Amino acid sequence: MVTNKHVLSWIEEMAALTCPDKIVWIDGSEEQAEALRAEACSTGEMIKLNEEKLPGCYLHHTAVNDVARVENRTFICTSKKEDAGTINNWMDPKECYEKLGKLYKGAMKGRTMYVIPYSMSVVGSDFAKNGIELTDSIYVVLNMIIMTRVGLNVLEAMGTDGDFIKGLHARANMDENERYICHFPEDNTIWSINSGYGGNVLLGKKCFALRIASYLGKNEGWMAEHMLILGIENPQGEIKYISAAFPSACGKTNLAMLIPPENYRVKGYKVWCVGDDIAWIRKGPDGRLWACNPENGFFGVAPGTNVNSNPNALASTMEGTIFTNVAHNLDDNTVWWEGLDKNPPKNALNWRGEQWDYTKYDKNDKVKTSGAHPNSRFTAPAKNCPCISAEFNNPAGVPLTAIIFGGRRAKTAPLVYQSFNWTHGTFVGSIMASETTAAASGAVGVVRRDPMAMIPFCGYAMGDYFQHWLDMENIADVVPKIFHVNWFRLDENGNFMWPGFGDNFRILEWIIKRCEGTVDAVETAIGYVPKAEDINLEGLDYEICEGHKFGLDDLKSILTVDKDAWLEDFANIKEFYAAKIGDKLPAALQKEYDDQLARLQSL
Ligand code: OXD
Ligand code: MN
Repeated sequence: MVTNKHVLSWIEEMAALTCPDKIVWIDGSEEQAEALRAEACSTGEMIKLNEEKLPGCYLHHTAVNDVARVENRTFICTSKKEDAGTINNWMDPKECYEKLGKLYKGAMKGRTMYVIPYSMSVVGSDFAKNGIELTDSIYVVLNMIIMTRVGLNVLEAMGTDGDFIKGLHARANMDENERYICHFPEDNTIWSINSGYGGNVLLGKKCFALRIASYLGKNEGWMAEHMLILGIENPQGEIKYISAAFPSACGKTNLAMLIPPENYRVKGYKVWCVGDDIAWIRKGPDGRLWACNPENGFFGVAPGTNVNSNPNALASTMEGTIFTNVAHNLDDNTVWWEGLDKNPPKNALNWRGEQWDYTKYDKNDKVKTSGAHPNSRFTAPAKNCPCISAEFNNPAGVPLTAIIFGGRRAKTAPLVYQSFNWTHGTFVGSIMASETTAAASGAVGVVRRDPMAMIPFCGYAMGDYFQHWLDMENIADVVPKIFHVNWFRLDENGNFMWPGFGDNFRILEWIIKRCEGTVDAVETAIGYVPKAEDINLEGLDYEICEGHKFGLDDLKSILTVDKDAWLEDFANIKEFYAAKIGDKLPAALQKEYDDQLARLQSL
């Protein structure tokens, strides 16, 4: 059956190291998946939920000390330290293989090693990259089946000699002090141990599709980005595609599945979701940049998802979904999370599996008192999404008209602006930042720089990554226009000045018009800003605070460029560049910095 000699010898080597009792190949069939679900339910690893209300859905709890990605235990192991950059943790590959080799030794004794052949992107397409994940967790197998394209056809696509990304995951003893997520970009290898949480163990996602893929993209002339992809259809049925990068807690999944306001819907405008988290971008045959979503499902944050905030995401979770660390409603064997609705279950277990009293909920201590963990997740098949794009499985991907960067800024960044050109757009991405919210632990309002939302996910030095962005302009014949948005401007009382959610469509419309050259803009020190009258406010009904309805003056105020706030930000950017990018900062970006600073100073 398997003819690729590299696959066979690697599996033999890993089995000799980890000593599983047996090895099972995952073939992608429904029968095998169903048998694994039954086995996971029989051992308590998963709970089958109400078949009528949530057909084919399951609940899983991770260990309480294993509920999120562990950035401080995530390593990029390149032979030269400088290739990993100053932001990533680095370990010498030899040292890392030795250290983790000891932890893997015999780690699968008494357990089964599952061999998961999977493809990121449509199997056999130009975008596709193959991987094999070896794991001793059925939960991982079942999540990978939703999140990627799993099956024996992937082995066929690899042929007798083809390359693949080698992923090894073992739960071992779940010791958090020995938890490691290590990437060896020079060897196409990922080793993950002592965790069972999605972001650390679904190796196709962040580990492969971002960290390893960004490294491959740099060497092969394409890009792996932490971006959603959406299509905007106008009443004539023409669809334009946009990709967008945001740090966490900025509503990325909500934007990816946005529903336009009523006045647009009646005219026939629609939004189609191609992806909510990762975009692979390469030059297409027509010289434009084309993007695909390499994943096959959504690994979304459950809390806050509801019928108003994101009905499409909620609908996606109604069938064939695995829920992780949400609350379990024992009355009807369904699930619940904070922000789902106003009826917390009275008879429920919390995410730790303990009886839960919803009356004790304290928003300042969510981890201890909430029903669902704040980072609880749903793993849902993309095909469930009511607004999934017809191009989702198109092996060619979709052509990008615009790229958007965004962040959560109380005042500095205007609602939207357009960069002057690709190099300036790369600069705009390199200075991306978000402010911490009261929801996150730690101080409120602290600016965290997160270039292109890639700080935790870039598999090599950030300065080299910036250079790769600059180089893409020469690789492509035509590049998308680059914009920056900020849905989160606050007034002096801390109220959100812009409604966000579906109304963000009004800004997407302006962006598309700019790309088509059908709307004018004001040239400012930071880029092109809309004339307030060019943003369509028809049907917008939003109260910034009691008695204050959003109007044209409010729009004007969130489109202004605040010189003092920008100068303060530039001091912060300077520190960040110096501390984190250092000598690797491309001269072209230093020039963009200097020029923009001079423009701001002369205001
Ligand atoms: C994610 C993340 O889970 O970015 O998508 O952390
Ligand atoms: Mn993400």
